[in-house]
Amino acid sequence: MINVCEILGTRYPIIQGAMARIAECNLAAAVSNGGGLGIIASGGESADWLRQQIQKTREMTDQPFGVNLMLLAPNVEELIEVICEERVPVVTTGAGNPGKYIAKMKEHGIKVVPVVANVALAMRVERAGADAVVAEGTEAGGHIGETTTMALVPQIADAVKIPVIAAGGIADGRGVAAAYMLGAKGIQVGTRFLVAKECIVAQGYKDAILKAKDSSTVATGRSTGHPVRVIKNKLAREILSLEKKNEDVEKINELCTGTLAAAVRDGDADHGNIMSGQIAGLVKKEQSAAEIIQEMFKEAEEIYEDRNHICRAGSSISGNGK
Ligand code: TUI
Repeated sequence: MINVCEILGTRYPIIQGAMARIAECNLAAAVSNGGGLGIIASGGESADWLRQQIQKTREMTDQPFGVNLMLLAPNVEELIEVICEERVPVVTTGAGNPGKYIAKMKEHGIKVVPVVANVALAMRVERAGADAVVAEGTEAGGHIGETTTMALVPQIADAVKIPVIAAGGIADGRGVAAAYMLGAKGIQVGTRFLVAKECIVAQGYKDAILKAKDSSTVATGRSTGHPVRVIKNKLAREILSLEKKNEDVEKINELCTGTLAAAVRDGDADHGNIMSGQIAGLVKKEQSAAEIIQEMFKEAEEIYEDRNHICRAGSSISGNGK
């Protein structure tokens, strides 16, 4: 099986999660310069914006980077035109089935790595020519599926031949090591990169992540068919209360209008839509993207070298070490 670093052209097998309105050239270039695959999130943006961001990223790094396509976006086809014209090295996708777009991108030499939340879609995108797949568990931030990373990664790893990259709940070396134990050959990280020094999100958003604990996130939007994991703040509680009363989707959507900008641009911790993964409680400091990548893989290597601890005396797995 071809390895993830060869597919991505990176030093480390790590992809930065696509965070709408947040993941732009500064973060993407910092992650790519740090040896990972930086991602520009194109969801909610225009084709002109995307072209500019691709060009700026190229000025800031000579390393490979990617663009994420949010498949619910009404201008997906226009965005794909720009991606193909600009010969973006890698595309990740989310919130849908990218099947019908894969062949065109492959014809332009682009590596395609769909983000999926179930086995059926992983198998479909493999048949359509995907180079690898990101298996994203429900621990992730933003739009989520139902299955946990722990259950999803090994089932997708058994169902496809292309490499599986684990996402959802990974923010340190233990998460990296665990992902590999489940059959992943790489990882995608979003929440920890939110607090990267190079991430341009408002400080109020970063503080919400740094202050979070294990139980600080909740999935809103289940009633609309698009569950989204966010920090449990005033806005999230209001949405949940409307959902409990079975209010119309339109009323919920109205309440959400402008809330992503309030979070990302203004750092409004009460009324902003602060998307975050469940692992936010583990994220305690701002670091550069390069430091984050190095630290995670160093910790994972240390765990791997110490792997025999699993079957030695005193271990919790084999009891008395037999
Ligand atoms: O896409 C993501 N994460 C996202 S997208 C996003 S923007 C958004 N905001 C509000 C509502 C919806 C989107 C914020 N975060 N992660 C990958 C992911 N893909 N998670 C779940 C899915 C998914 C869900 C349904 C993929 C496919 C799917 O259906 C496929 C089909 O064929 O119906």
